[in-house]
Amino acid sequence: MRKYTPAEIEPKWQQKWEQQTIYQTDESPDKPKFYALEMFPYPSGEGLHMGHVRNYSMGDVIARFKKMNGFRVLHPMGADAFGLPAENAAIQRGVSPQTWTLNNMKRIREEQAQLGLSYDWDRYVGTCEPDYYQFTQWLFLHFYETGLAYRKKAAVNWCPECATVLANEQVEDGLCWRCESEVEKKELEQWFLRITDYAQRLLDDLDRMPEWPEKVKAMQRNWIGRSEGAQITFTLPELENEPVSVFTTRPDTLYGVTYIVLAPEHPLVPRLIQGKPGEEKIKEFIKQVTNESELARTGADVEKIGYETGAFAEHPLTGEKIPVWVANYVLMDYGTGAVMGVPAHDERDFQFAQKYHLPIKQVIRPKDQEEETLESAYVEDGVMIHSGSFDGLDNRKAISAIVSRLDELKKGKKTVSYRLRDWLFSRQRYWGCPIPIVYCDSCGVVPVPKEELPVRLPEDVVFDGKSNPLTTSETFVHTLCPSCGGKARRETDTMDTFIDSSWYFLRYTDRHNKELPFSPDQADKWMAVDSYIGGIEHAVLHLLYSRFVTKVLYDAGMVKVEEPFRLYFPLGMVLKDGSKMSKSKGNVVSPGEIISKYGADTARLFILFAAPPEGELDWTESGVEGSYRFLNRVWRMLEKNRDVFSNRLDPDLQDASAKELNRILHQTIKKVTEDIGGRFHFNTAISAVMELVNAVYAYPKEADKGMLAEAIEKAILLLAPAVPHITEEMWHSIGYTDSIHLQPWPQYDESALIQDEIELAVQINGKVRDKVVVSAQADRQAVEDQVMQLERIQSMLAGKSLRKVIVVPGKLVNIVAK
Ligand code: ANZ
Ligand code: ZN
Repeated sequence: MRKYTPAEIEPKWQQKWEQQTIYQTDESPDKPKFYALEMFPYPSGEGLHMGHVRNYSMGDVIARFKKMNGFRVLHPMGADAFGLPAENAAIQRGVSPQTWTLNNMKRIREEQAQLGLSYDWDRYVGTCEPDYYQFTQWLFLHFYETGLAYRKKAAVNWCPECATVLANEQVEDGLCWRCESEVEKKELEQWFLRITDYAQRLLDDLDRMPEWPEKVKAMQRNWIGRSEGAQITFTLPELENEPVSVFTTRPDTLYGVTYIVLAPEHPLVPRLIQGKPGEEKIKEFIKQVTNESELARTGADVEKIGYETGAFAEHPLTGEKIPVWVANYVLMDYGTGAVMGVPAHDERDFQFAQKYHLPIKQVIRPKDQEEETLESAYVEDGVMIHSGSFDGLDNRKAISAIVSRLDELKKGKKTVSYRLRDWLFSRQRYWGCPIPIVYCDSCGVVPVPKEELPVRLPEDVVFDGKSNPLTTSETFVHTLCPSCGGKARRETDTMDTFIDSSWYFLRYTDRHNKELPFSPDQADKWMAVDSYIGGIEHAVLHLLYSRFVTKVLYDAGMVKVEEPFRLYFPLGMVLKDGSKMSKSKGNVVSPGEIISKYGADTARLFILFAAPPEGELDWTESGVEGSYRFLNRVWRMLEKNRDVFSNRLDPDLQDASAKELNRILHQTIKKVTEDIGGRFHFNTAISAVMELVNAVYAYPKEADKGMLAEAIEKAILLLAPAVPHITEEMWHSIGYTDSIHLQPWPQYDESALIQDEIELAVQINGKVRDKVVVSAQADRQAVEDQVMQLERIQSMLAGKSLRKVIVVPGKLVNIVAK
């Protein structure tokens, strides 16, 4: 008997697969396509962790399964290679970001290869490589040409520790997402992408994505944050009736306005306070507030602070004079940066009015109650009061009535606001994609022509942890204007690295295109991605940005699909002893360790088997050992039955054991096919194969040998996607010469699933005393008759009186006797 030796088998097959290029993408036009994608890794210095292994193992099973099921499959891999850690390594250890990153990429590729993953390495993409980022720049130019990229001075989130600008989404609870220092605000000229132009489409198309988890769609909807309401225009008599618009979701409360609040950054504020007694105090307040993060200003438990400007605005319907305030809680970049204060019907306004002794004017009362003094804001629906001709109306109806009145008077209109902001796109960093723009004294902002791409990252830079290293490269900064040939300066901001991963799935479809990011024809052959697996931490940003970029390319006629990912599957986390595996907790099990001890197949099998794919997976050594034992059992299943392959017969299915094994086999094929093909239930698929293996072990020596060979061979095929090496070795050892991974998937036969005989336990007074094999079609009476014929039962019942016989179909017979 040969022993199972993964350390020999695995590298051997990995090499052969590579030589025989069996994972090269099949482009046969006559097969249906399947695009299997897993999120590509960031090439950190730590290499792969178990979360990666879980992600890739799942994706690999799907890709192999689809291939065996007759699909042409695209299953690529790459590295999301730009990012801050490379730059930090340069600062701390003097190693260049290029070298550091390329080394890590190499190491990760080796680790992926050791797992036996079926990638088409020929399509490998590293986003930091010039032949990739050249097209990220191409994409930027497209954004620029279509007006989707623009520059604007903006109060940006500034991390003093990282010395860089952060996007809103990189600020978590007021802290930098990377280094956790307190984030400040700073005014800088920045590049933005106009994702807000796509807000409504990004929202609407979520309704057409049945294969995305509801939870993820809800997170995206929430992020986009659509609010229906109205813009209402007040006027400022002291500034020659200059208009000031507020955004409100409650136009029905317009008669209850007792003050107006402008954001401290609102452009009208300086003119309103000029020469007023409070001017200096307010200026100081503004300075302080603009330095604070959004959360520090608007958090639920943050104190609302306001100042009276001394100016008044005129109410659009009543003409009343309303005092104008500035306050920390009003944000400049939502709605219009100005709000109408309605303390009677908004909790926040109520607190503000109480604090500053502003009048509270109720304009809606409960349907079945008279108006009375409010203890807190009345936020429910009700009947309109103190609202001129709108009195008596249901407040919901008053919303549209008031908006139409304002519309007629040209003092307001219905609008929609989104929480989503334009994508703050530039970073003052080195290790990212250079923005292909130059600044010329005579021509201004000039895009680099597409033929001159890539704008390469220079290597003559200083990494001292201060400022942006790109600004230290003389050769990079000083250039000539592509338009007039005069002296010009290059943009030294690089792109947010989220852009790199927002189109890589398109590059895979046409990896070697030298003219374009990809050709529309090639993209059309593969898009959309049919299954995308990756962590839930990317549910909002990466997926939203990818959806946005795909829509932009759709509008440009580059792709035919509006959504990049037909199905998104967030996998569960890998835990150890109940908490997330992490270096700081010291509970990390490295994939390399497991592979050298048990082999990649054991690691893959354990990970696929130990939990449902969406659930958390608790790593246990005993579980890993169990998987290893199972693979040994699979191995021996063949070793001890070698004779049935040396002289192979067809199944003749004459004896009952053969029929039963055949039934179990077909039932297993059905279950595995449905579990993998449906909701990726690899764990239940594997336990079904375990039962089949048990049935093979229990199969009588003297029974039909042809059936035994059939069952063993099919069991190996069913396991092939999960454990590719051991199954390949076994496959070849029974005499096949081409790869198991190129074989068609086993099919099941409905008629073989019908069970003709079943075994029932026979109990007397609840204790099992015997068993009986009956026809699956037998009725209760027939079963009872057969049981009463059993010798053992007859003798045990001798001298007793029979009370009752209970038949539980398919399970047992219980005889009650005294
Ligand atoms: C008057 C009013 C009366 C309001 C009332 C609410 C209740 P959502 O639903 O999140 O869109 N608002 C508008 N722009 C703002 C800004 N830039 N900063 C802070 N608050 C702002 O919230 C919309 C409501 O938030 C708007 O409706 C406005 O207050 C406030 F009984 O207007 B409301
Ligand atoms: Zn010029």
